[in-house]
Amino acid sequence: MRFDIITIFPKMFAPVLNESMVKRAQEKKKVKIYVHDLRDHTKDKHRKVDDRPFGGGPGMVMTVQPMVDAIKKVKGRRKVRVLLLSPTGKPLTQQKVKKLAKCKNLILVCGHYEGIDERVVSESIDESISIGDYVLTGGEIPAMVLVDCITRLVPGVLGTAKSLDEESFEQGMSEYPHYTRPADFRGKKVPNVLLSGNHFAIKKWRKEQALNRTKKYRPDLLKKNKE
Ligand code: 4FV
Repeated sequence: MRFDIITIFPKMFAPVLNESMVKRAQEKKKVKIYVHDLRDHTKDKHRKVDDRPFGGGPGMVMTVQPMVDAIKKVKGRRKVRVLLLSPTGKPLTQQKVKKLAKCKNLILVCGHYEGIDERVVSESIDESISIGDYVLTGGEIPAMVLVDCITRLVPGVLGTAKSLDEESFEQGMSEYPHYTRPADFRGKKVPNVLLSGNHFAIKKWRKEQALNRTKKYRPDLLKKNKE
């Protein structure tokens, strides 16, 4: 899997992408990540990448030329899926992450200011994705979210694929509660069934817990499963 990230804040990424799972995935050559500075692609002599919005209104809009040319240059002749991170995009779900993890090449475009000129979207963007119904300052953090949740599904990155089957959203439900030592923490005990060694009873308890939790905190997931 190869990621190319187009941003006006390239320095934001190294601290996050060179730690933990994503760092190991790069060391194991399971993923390659390249970060590109959008300003390197502007023809503006002052390296400008934004301008005032036509029709007036607050803030600035990212201009067409740097974005379209940057995407064209980074794409080269490769078969790449170009994603824009934007609050107007399709909500990111684990199902969507699993689909994206099957791609060989992804370009992640990070917006800023009020957004990007719509002609970039029609000209060069395959899909817009939102990480949630709230407004961030830029698409950089959403791009990091995508790199993390996709990289951990790349075969050979996480130790046991098994652990992926039981995690949240896999069965369209929240995950069951987890416990580890000590069995008694200042009088707060671990549920006995987990100490019983009876794997059938444990599996049954975990399913019940996952369902109760989903009913309580994410009833929307249960509705979605019925659809
Ligand atoms: C966002 C989101 C997001 C909006 C204006 C960048 C900012 C600025 N991206 N999911 N929520 N982006 O808030 O993906 O352009």
